[in-house]
Amino acid sequence: MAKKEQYDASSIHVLEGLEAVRMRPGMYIGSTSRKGLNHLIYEIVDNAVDEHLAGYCRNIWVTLEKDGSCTVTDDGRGVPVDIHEKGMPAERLVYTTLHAGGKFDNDAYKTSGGLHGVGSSVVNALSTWMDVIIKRGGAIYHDHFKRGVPDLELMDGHLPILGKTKETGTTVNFLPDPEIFDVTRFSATEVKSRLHETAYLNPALTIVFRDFRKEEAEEITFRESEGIIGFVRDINKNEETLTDPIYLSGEDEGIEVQIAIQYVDEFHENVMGYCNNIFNADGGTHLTGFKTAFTQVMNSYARELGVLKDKDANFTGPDIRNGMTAVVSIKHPDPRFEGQTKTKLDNPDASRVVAKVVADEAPHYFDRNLETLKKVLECAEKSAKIRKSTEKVKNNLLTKQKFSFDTNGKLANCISRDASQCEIFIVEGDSAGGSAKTARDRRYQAILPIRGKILNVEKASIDKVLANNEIKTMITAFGCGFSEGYGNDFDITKLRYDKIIIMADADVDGAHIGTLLLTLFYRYMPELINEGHVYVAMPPLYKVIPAKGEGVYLYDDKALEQYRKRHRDKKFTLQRYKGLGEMDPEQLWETTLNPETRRLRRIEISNPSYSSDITDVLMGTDVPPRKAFIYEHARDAELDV
Ligand code: 2B7
Repeated sequence: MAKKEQYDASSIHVLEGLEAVRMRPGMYIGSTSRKGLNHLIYEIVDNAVDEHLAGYCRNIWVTLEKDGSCTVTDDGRGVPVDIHEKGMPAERLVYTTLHAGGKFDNDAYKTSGGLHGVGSSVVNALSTWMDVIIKRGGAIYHDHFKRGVPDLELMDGHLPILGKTKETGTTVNFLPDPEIFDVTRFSATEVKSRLHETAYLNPALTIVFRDFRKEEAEEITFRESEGIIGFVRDINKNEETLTDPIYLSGEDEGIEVQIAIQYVDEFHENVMGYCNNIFNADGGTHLTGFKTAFTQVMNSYARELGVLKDKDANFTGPDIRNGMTAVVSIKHPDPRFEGQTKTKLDNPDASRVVAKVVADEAPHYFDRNLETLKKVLECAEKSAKIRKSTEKVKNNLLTKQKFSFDTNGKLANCISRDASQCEIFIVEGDSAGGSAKTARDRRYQAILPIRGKILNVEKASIDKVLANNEIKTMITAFGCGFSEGYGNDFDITKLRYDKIIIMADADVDGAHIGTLLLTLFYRYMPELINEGHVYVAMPPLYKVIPAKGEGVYLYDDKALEQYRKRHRDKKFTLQRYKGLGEMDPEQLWETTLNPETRRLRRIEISNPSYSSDITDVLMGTDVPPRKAFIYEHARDAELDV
């Protein structure tokens, strides 16, 4: 009897925890968009990876099932099933309580990042059902949950046993809850890319991905025994590389450091930091340590070899990193993260140890690889030259910015100076721009018309980018400068608008203009996207006006088809919008500008290493990879709303 009461008390506690997760899913998994949906898989996989890091699991299988669920299996020790102090199997605590992580904290799980074991219960709470099978101690145990609540009766407090086995491991099968998520179809492309990344970061791990949702099932095995060396090679696979990957590694103060660097013939740097296998979108101390030490080492080589003379100033850090792709991966026993999004590593010892490894190991490497050394210094020289010539343009831009808040080209600015309230619409074409200026609420909505297609920044050098009028106008209007390989002048706190809204026609040309603008923001103002300030307006394609009643806007052909089916015997007139320019100001207000009625799509980066790669594929100079991508994804095309 006493036992039963105890169990009831803890199960109330459990329900409260799960309720909190279901009330605010975004707090636990970031968002309820497709990014959040895919994240469920990563939370479960991360636990299996932790089991690998603890030294027990060699293989992980990830399967997208026909019924829309996902199965993850590992061949680790299996989640413990013995009765825990609270009177339930340890496994139930792992899958139902938000703080199971702490209970199981031991040395084996020291190098974990993310939600630290809490992930399993979060995924459970956000799933219609979850099924768990554990092979351990000779038996196969079973558990099942509905929306996070256990749904199988225990036998004397123990999990039901399905049979005997000599194997060990954990299998988790779950179906995301459509009550929680905006979309429930996992993105195979994104999941594969993330699993591939995980394989690169764990060279002794094999990950098998299977997709049974298609008619023809897909199976891929990711095993990357070259580790992060293979990772940078892969990131650069569509680029003209200038060096072989450079690999540096070492350990100090209990922190393991691995660095892979490769130079390509490009105008940007791509340096990515990982701590305990978790990507740190905003970098942090490991990257500062790396950058400072690498700059120092290269400058002293430059002087030693006479590339820099006594009278010359040092190369800047960005000079040295121009064209660099690098992955800095550390394993830290006690990682701390800074900021709201927890994506910036904060431990001072990480900076110190990474810097030490670079200072010790880089000379070792370069003394044996003089050709690579020369190439890197050539890159730095070239970059320094371009930097000097663009500094002038930049100064002009910065001084102009000070004086021309309202008279900046064709910008029709808003009255409010409270950035949190303000929006700027970037509108394609003068005529749509004109209508938008009439239609807007000038108190907080600014309109910036741009003419035709802007420069594709993926194919242009920085001096061309900065010479482009449309781009200059945008940089000036936003107010926060720009960041690139030649010194980071971007300051998001100066941003004048909370929302930057791309407004282009709902046709192929409009889509092209959208991608050109997104490429510009992604490469030169990535924080705008990372911090969620960039949106794409979604103007409707049709308006149906029934004989009786109010007109309805429809946003795609599917919606029109549905409308036709639902109103089969009713008469209505159909207006088709060819472009924004055809709407009168009133329609434009209602469909695209009015926050009450418009539709916006927020742009978010689902997988940073993949995005850089894909931007290059889609926007770069090479045509064949782009064609291949389009063919491969034509069938997947789907709308996130
Ligand atoms: C902090 C919690 C989540 N856990 C263990 C042991 C093994 C183990 C796990 C797991 C995902 C899908 C298949 C430890 C750790 C719970 O405590 S979680 N394996 N795999 C997993 O979740 N895979 C463990 C010590 C001794 N024996 C087992």
